[in-house]
Amino acid sequence: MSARPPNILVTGTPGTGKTTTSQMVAEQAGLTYINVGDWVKQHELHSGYDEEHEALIVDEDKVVDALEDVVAAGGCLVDYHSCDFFPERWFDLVVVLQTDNTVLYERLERRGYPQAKITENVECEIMMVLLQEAHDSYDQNIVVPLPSNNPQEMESNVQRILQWIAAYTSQHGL
Ligand code: DAT
Repeated sequence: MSARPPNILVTGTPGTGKTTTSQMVAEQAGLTYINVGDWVKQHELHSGYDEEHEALIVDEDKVVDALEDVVAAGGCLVDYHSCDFFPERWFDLVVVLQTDNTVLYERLERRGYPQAKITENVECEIMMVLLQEAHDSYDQNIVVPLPSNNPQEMESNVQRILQWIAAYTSQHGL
């Protein structure tokens, strides 16, 4: 099988900087940016609304079916706050963004999240739920946790991912 351009998953608790970081990388590397949350809304890949969590109930099988052909072609940067239901073969690099709880708290407050949702997400971050999920779902060698507390760290994360893409591309003769 000939090599395809790499697929990258950027995951982490809401507010850790997935969207901002992913869009910068995708634009600079010429990757297709896929915000799974937006796909769920646009393509109605859900089975209703969860009032308690104020979020759509995502139909994970539908998400995988809808994305399969796009991701199989390679060159995608996928942004989502969960990672255990994507096929393992999709991704060549899994980045887990991490933010200190006080910083994350303020970001989610600024976003206007209700108190219960802020607490739930900050606890999720403290317990490193996404890092554990990534370790449970993917080869350890491709899972990279990166701190995302300030603009300097974000810029350094963007550069690091771009360097990884350049190395992958040259190793695979792309
Ligand atoms: P996510 O997609 O993980 O929910 P986001 O990219 O929408 O996160 O970022 C949430 C807010 O926090 C947004 O206003 C940008 C800001 N932010 C994210 N990461 C940051 C960082 N490393 N430094 C400074 N601000 C950051």
